[in-house]
Amino acid sequence: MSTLNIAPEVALAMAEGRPIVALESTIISHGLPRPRNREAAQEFESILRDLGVTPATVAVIDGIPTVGLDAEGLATIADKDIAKASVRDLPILMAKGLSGATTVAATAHIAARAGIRVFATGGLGGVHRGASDTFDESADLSTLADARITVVSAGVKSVLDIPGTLERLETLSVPVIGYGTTAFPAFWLRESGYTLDWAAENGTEIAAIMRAHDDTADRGGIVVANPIPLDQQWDPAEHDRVLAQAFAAADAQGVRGKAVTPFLLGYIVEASGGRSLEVNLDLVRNNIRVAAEIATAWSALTR
Ligand code: PSU
Ligand code: MN
Repeated sequence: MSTLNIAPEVALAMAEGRPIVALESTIISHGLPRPRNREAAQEFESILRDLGVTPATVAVIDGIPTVGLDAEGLATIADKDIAKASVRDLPILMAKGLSGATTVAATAHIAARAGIRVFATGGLGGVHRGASDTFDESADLSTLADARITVVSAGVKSVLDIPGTLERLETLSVPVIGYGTTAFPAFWLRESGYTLDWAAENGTEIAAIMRAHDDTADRGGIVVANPIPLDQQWDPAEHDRVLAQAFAAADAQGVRGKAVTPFLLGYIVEASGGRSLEVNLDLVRNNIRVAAEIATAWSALTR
């Protein structure tokens, strides 16, 4: 990507081997309601800065894949109606000179090309329920089989087919490591009921796995699953009730394709009276702190 625009702050951190964490923009534009999303975008960056880590929020701004947004860029993703952009949308937005909010897939793709090794998000996209009929599987999965980046997420939302998603990650040879536990989380909930083969206790251990991955595979990223602390999780009974309503609504309204994830998230925020939103923000904050720890360990290991 010769047209990649890397913010000076990010380029300097990279040149000096200092820790950097990429952040996605779809969560801001399509995953969180306005005006809370703008505050969140700023807060996510501040958490990193306070930990001595350079934030690199990724988006396509006026046709240019951008790594590290200025205030105007953050306002574009938070306040404007821009496209949700996955990897396949990038060449189109670029040629048309349009802006787009990058999904986990597109963020991982762009950040990896910029040389950034660690990325924090909320939840990974995955295999949708009913995918054996609809073929709806997020490009987040196949992109992580390609892009050289470690993504910290709170697992996948319980609106997805969680065991199906874990199976696909296995097929795609993407390592999945639990942070401090082998219990795979379900985004708003600490546990999904599915167990991982491996856990790591800290960022240093994950950085060592990243280096070994570099030695054994020519491509591909790593998923770190970081469960929300028990006292911050959503009440499981309310979670189950609201999710059932959300599925019924999506079905009744015939929501399909890339609109499904934003629809369900928006519906769930409304139907939970904002409770799911608070949990969502908390889990992203937790993921950002873990990503900062990994990026710091990676910088110490490779500098
Ligand atoms: N999960 C969330 N919030 C989000 C998303 C996922 O909890 O905002 C976004 C991410 O950007 C992810 C995308 O990459 O949804 C997946 O969309 P799809 O299922 O259409 O691939
Ligand atoms: Mn999809």
